[in-house]
Amino acid sequence: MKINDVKVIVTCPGRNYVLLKIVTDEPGLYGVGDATLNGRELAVAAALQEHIAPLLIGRDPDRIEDIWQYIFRGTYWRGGPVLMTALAGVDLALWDIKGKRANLPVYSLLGGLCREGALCYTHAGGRDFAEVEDSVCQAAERGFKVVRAQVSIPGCKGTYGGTGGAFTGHYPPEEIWEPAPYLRTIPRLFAHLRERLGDEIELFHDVHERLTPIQAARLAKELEPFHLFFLEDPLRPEHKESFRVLRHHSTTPIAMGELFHTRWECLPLLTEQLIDFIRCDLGHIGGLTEARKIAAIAESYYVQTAWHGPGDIAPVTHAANVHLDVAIPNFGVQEMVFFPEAVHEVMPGAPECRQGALWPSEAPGLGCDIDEEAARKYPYSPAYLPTTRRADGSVHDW
Ligand code: KDG
Ligand code: MG
Repeated sequence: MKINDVKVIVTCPGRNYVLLKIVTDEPGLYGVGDATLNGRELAVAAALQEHIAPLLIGRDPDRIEDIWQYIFRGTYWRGGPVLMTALAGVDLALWDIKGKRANLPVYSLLGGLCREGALCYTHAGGRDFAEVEDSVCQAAERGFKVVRAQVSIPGCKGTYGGTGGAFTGHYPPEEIWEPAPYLRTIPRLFAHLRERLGDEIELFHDVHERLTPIQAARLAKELEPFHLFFLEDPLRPEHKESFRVLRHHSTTPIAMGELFHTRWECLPLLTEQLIDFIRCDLGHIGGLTEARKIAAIAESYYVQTAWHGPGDIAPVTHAANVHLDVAIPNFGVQEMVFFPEAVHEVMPGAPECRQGALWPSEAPGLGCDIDEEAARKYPYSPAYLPTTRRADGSVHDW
């Protein structure tokens, strides 16, 4: 069996996605992958189109590990978000082909079911505590047992996850954010939610890498009475040693990883047991091949997984998340989103969400497809994440 063609499809059914179709010389046999990198989509599409696709033609798609190593190491300039996202797209398409060829769902190739469905969480947000409370209640009514809660911060326009949606245009929007009101508000939010909603529902919060180590330690400590499921991404990805500061000061469980690109970035956090949940993005760490290795290392240190599952990765990456979730012993929780209808039209086969869990497809492969004709109806449209500035005008992060 040989790879005959690699199609890179850029489409915008509500937001931009870079999709990949690897076509084999066996009639009708192809695999689908996702190589979407929010805000840098065309960089990945060019890397695939110009540099990686030509290297794949004529190769045996069954040799996933060898192709993975060849693309990862063969470039010499390894790693980074663009190349690891491109590699993830290739990797997912190859696993899809392997599953279709074996006539088995990918979870079966990964060792088979450890559980039937994957406990998942949704996002709650609002402009004030009452709105967040309502949003958490709505999630609970839909069957969610774990909910992420974010709130707008008084005086700060740029509050991750509070309110607001996708950002489009030729320049990233700019927003002001300040740590002092943020650090005052978040413990009060969780005090409010626990008082109103009790202890049964699992709640947590995404800091989105905006704090310094000592600020993060203060927040983790002040959140202890509210028993968060975890505190997500409290520090920037560059700050690995600083997770020790958090550990010294707090028993709030810590999750980290959506901005990592390889297992080596995860290693110190795992081997020193500085986190409780590893939450890399399969779409940005080279796909299932790398994620299952990270999961296996994490298992040795009793760290659980919480793979990143935002709206800016395509349904096929969500499907890959769930195939892995059900097949590994140290699964913790899975982030999910409700995709708009246009996304389902272009990419049918997203994992089904029922009773607060995601269920893997029983179809051979990953269970997703690409409707190329539908994809053409939604051309690429520039869109960027916002840039965050401090009140004095200096760039903070995003
Ligand atoms: O593109 C950036 C998003 O993927 C990110 O902001 C989402 O932090 C995120 C999350 O936890 O879903
Ligand atoms: Mg996050």
